[in-house]
Amino acid sequence: MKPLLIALALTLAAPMFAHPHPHPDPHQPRDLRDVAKLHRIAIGSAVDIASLHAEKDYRTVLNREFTHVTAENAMKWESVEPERGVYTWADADALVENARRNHQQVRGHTLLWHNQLPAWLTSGVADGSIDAAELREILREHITTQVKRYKGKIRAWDVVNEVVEEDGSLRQSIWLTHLGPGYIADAFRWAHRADPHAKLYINDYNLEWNQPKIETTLSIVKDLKAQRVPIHGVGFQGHLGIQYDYPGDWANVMRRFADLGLEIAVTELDVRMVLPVTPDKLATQADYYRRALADCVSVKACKELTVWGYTDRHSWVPGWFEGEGAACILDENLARKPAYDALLAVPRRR
Ligand code: 9MR
Repeated sequence: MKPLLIALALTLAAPMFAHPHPHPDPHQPRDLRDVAKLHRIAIGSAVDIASLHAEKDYRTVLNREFTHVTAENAMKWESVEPERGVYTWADADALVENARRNHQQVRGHTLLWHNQLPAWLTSGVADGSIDAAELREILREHITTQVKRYKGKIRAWDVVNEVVEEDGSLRQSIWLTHLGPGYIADAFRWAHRADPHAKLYINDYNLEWNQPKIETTLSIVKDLKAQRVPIHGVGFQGHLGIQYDYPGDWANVMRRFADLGLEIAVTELDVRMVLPVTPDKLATQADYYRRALADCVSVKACKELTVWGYTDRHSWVPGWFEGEGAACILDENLARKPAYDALLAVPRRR
């Protein structure tokens, strides 16, 4: 055969051998930044500050994949003010600076919680050396100082974290018992004064499905709105496990909050499993991640989905739930798990 004929024969035969989709769909995401773009939401991760400093591969993937970050621990009260009046901002500053360099937005976590409080504060309250009036002043000062420090650099603050118990009552924290329920409105007002542009959130776990918690949180929001307290969003932590049913009503719950005028975020998504890992469990986990993103993008007010750590190398789960783990979308070696691919596959809704 002449060269020309060979070329012609090959051209005609080509479709038979070609890949069925020679032109990949330009809208099909290839990584999580593409997912963020496709759905017009932020895709975030909690950041383990030690790994950010010490592990190059961790840093590379974090900065490549995510458009939003939350400090896993570095902005908590015990981290930023371990001794009274002695502020240690280095880690939180490094996180915010890394985010800026990589065009990532930041969620501030968290201004008021009952955990990870500095010992000087809890012991002072316990032994009575800090009375209620002083405690209120300490809280005002803490919120004002921290929010001002990052003014203009934090998209959204978890102002109050986990203030409702499982049975729907207000949590019996030092804040409630010493300051009374008005501390919630105070916290939002102080935060707003310190950075009027930051979105201010109430954040909780099990809010995806726990009815008493949902109803109480809705009434807190209504109450705050009625008093013209600046509250802008509700965060669903989203700590799920495949041994429990997926919270099938979640999108409706999101809508109930959106109907009050709030922005929605999934702030701490992870999906744990009882070890050992099996292909079946990974497939179920992938489906939970897929549904969480699909639920978020089905609600117009949902603006952010953040995972609570992106790699099984660093996850709070094994330390807290014996025999459980593998809750993240990448494995210990930062290889993609089915859950990662499931996030890429969620179709566009809006
Ligand atoms: O992931 C955090 C872990 O490293 C800490 O030891 C723990 C201390 O309570 O807090 C974890 O993060 C929590 C978050 O701040 C609030 N929601 C629940 C998260 C998992 O416990």
